[in-house]
Amino acid sequence: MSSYPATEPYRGTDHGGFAGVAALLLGLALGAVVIVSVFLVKAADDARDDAAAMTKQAAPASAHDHTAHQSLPLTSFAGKAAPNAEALAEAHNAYPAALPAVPAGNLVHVNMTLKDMTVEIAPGVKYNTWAFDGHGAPGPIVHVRQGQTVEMTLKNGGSIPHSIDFHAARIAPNIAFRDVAPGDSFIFRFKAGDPGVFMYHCGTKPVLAHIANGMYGAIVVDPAKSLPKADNAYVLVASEWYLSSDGIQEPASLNMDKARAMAPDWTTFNGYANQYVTHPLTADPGDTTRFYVVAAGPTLDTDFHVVGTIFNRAWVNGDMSQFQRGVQTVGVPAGGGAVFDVKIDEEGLYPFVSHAFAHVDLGQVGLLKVGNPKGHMSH
Ligand SMILES: [Cu+2]
Repeated sequence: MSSYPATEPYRGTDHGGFAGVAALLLGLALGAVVIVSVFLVKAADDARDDAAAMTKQAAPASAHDHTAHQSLPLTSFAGKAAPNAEALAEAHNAYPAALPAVPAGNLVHVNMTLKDMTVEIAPGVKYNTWAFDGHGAPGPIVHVRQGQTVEMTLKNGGSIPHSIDFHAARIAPNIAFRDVAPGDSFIFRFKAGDPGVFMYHCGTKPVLAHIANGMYGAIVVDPAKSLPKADNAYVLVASEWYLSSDGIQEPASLNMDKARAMAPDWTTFNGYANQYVTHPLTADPGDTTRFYVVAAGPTLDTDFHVVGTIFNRAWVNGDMSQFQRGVQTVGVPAGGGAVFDVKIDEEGLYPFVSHAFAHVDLGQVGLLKVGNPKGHMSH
C-alpha cells in the first residue's frame, strides 16, 4: 500500500513494474531533449554575441586604438628624475614618519577626505593620485589603543566612487567598506580589538588601480598591555608606483599594464623615493627605535632589514603576542604589517631597506641617523 500518487514513478517500482520504468525513461528522455534544446539556443546566442563583440572591437583597434592591447616589454621610467634632482630632494617635505600619540577617550574620530591630487613621488616626478587631501599617499597614520572604538568619516572629494577597508576591523565589509559616491560621505565604527600595525586602503574595484593610485595607509593599534619602552617610533608604508610617463614634464598617471606585470618604476617608503636618505629619521646612541612597517603593495612584498644591526625584537606578521629575537630580515607581505625594535649604541648612518634589492634601486630605502655621525653612506 502506498499513499504516494501513482504518477511518481520511482515510488511505484515495487508494484508498477514495466509501466513505471517506461515512464521514468520517457521522462528522462524528454528532459534530455529539453536540456539539449536550451543549450543549442544558448550556444547560438553566445556565438551571435561573440561575433557582435568581435566586430565592435575590430573597428577601433584597426583604426587608431594602439594602446588598448599594449604588449610587453613596457617602457620603464625607473629612476628617471629631474636634472636638479638633488635640490628638489632637499626641498621636499618628507612625510612625517613619527608615530603620533593615541587620542584620549574610548571613541576616536578619524576623518579622511579623498581627493584627486598631483603629488611628487620622486625628485621632480609628479603623479596624478587618487589620494588623501593634505597627505597624498600614504594617508594619515591612525594610532589607537586596543579596545578603543574608531569612528571613521570618509568623505569622497574625488571624481569616482571610493571606499575604505581597514584590516584592523572585524566587520561586515559589504556594509562598512561600501563604495561612497563622489560628493558623499560615510561614517562607520569598529572596535580596534586586535593589536598590531595594519593596512587600510580603498577597496573599490579594480582594487589594483585604487591602491596603485595612492589610496592606502597604516593604522597602529597598541596592545592593551604596553610593549617594552621605545625611545623613537616610526611608521613606514612601503608601496610601488607604475607610471605612464616619466612624470617630469607633466604628471604621470597609472600604467595598468605595468601594475599587472608587477614592473614598478619606483618603489618607496611613505610615498616618495629615497626621502629618508635626504631627510634621515633620527635616534640617539643607545636608543631603542621601533619601526612599524606596512607593505601596501599593491602587489609586492617588502623584506625589511636595517643595515648594520639586528632586530632586537621582531613582531613578525604583526602578531603582537610574541616577538622573535636576533632576526636579520623579515618579509612583510603585501597587505600585511610587522613591528621591529633595534637598539643601536654606535653613532652612524644605518640604512633601512627592503632587502629584495631591486626595491632599493627603485627608491625603497632610507637612513636612520644615530647621533651626529660624520660622512655619508656610500649607497
Ligand atoms: Cu578608491
